[in-house]
Amino acid sequence: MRTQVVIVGAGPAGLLLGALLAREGVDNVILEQRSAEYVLGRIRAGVLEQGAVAKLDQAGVGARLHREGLVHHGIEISHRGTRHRIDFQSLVGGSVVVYGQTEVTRDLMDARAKSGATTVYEAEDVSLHGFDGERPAVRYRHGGVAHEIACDFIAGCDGYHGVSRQSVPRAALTVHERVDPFGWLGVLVDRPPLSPELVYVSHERGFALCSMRSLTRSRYYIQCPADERVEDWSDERFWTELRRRLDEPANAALSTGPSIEKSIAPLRSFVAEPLRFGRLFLAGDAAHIVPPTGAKGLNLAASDVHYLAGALVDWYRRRDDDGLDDYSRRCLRRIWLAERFSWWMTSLLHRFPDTDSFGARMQEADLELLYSSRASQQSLAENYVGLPY
Ligand code: RFL
Ligand code: PHB
Repeated sequence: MRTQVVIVGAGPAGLLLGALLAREGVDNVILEQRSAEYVLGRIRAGVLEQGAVAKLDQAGVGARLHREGLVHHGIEISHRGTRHRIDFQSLVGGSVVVYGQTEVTRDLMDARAKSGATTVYEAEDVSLHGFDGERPAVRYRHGGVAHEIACDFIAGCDGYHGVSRQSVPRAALTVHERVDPFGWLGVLVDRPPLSPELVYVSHERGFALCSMRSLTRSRYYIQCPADERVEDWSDERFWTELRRRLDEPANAALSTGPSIEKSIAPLRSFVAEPLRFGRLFLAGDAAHIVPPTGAKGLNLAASDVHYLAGALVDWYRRRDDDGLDDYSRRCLRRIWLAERFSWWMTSLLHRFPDTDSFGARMQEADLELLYSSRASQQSLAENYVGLPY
């Protein structure tokens, strides 16, 4: 079998890249190790920057997002029992759209199935070959049968644990990593959100976040120790701990119920440089991870894919290499800005087990600056709604 681009991974990065390439007439095959149901069962991101929305529109999958997504013009920060609003509209004239990653993935999967493009789910033992030359190939097994696809390019969109980054010789890769000493315990519940906008909570017991998926479905997170086990958290224990961290009006408005999903996510900052190795290109979580506090992971996947799709289309149209040669540099510029913002939001709002009194005072001062300085608010707003591509 032969195609132009093999995409490894059917997460949002792989599916969006596949859609953007197909619209420009570039043939591609997606290989995904899990089943479609498994991919759709992962509850992850919830906030889309305008740039990501524009890419989904360009891919032709924006209709439901515009119908059902919730446009948010600000967020709230709760600290010492008081809520402070960061008004994106008046500060930077922007907004974000609250629309779950599950729905983005479903829209992309449905469109791909309709287009007839090939996606192989439950592809086992995917391996990458010859990307340092002109004739790369990808091998895999499906239903016990071995397959090989010859291609021009391979896009590694297979997330943090994927095979693509691991296929690159160690010496060719520089890795930067920080693992935070805590995680987020998240609960999904079919109850209306407690506030029309997201509430980020800084509390002495730890960070909390009140988010949502729709007007009837809420997503809550609490900071927990990194080695916590989800089995040890009954719904009751979760709601009790969340209530302790919320301000009074939030507590009064909180509507609890049986969780429909509960999981713990570690917090990690990670960047692998560069993103190109011959004819292999990394995109999304395969190349970088941000802690979720800034809501940037899915959005960075969309901007990587924007650069990669553009570069590949230029190559197929005019054999123009410039976009491919510049791919790493353009992505990394935006990646490091998002890493900085996510690291700053995480440092601002979480409790760090090993902080001394000076560190604690720095955090207080940073929050005080945010409440009192329009410039500080503007900086948060500018980054949250998304820096330009
Ligand atoms: P994904 O989504 O991990 O998809 C990679 C796909 O590759 C497959 N795969 C393989 N396929 C074939 N062969 C192999 N050897 C393979 N190995 C892996 C996997 O099965 C999978 O289907 O990466 P992608 O596409 O780069 O997308 C990245 C986003 O998923 C991620 O950045 C976000 O979810 C991060 N994130 C958030 N991002 C935001 O922009 N806004 C948010 O509000 C936000 N909240 C979050 C988040 C991530 C979270 N968790 C669980 C880490 C909240 C949480 C709790
Ligand atoms: C979410 O709704 O899952 C979510 C929202 C904002 C974040 C992180 C996660 O910063």
